[in-house]
Amino acid sequence: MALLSILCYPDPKLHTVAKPVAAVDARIQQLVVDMLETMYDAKGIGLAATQIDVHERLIVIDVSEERNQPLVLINPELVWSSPTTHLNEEGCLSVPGIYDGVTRFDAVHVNALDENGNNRVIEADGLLAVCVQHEMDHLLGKVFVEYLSPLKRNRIKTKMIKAQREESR
Ligand code: K1U
Ligand code: ZN
Repeated sequence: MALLSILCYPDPKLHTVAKPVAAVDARIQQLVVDMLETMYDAKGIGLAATQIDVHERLIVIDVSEERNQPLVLINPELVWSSPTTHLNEEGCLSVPGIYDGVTRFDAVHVNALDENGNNRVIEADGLLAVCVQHEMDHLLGKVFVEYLSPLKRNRIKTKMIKAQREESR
């Protein structure tokens, strides 16, 4: 097992569009183990491969209270979204300390492979639906702050750059 380092906004690598996973093999299964360990260690409810500088379509999620219900989505594709949306407070492990509202579909259905290469459809609502949409955005190179106004986004960018400069001193 290994803890992986998480890219921080505004790292341009966060805007890379991920490619499909070609085969669910031992390399991908090890990556899943390491991503879950990294997500739990960082106290996140999700992590996309993009955030650890791996540009393949792979997501891990656990929204359970007990932190014992990991969900692995490989090559996820949105197959249905609800007609209704909701404004939700979001955070991001790549933008630490920043929380703001983003409008998302209330419910989504996603087709994906699991860690054994089996096809499944996930029917998500509530926090799981929000998290799935947030993580799928990462695979498209999109960070949640891009939904905010240019003024807010620029303030966040400046704050992050300053924090990273101070950290590296
Ligand atoms: O992708 C990520 O950076 C993980 C992110 C997922 C997420 C949280 C909240 C809404 C949408 C997506 C996080 O886990 S942020 C950190 C966090 O622990 C958290 C924040 C709000 C609610 C629950 C957890
Ligand atoms: Zn995020």
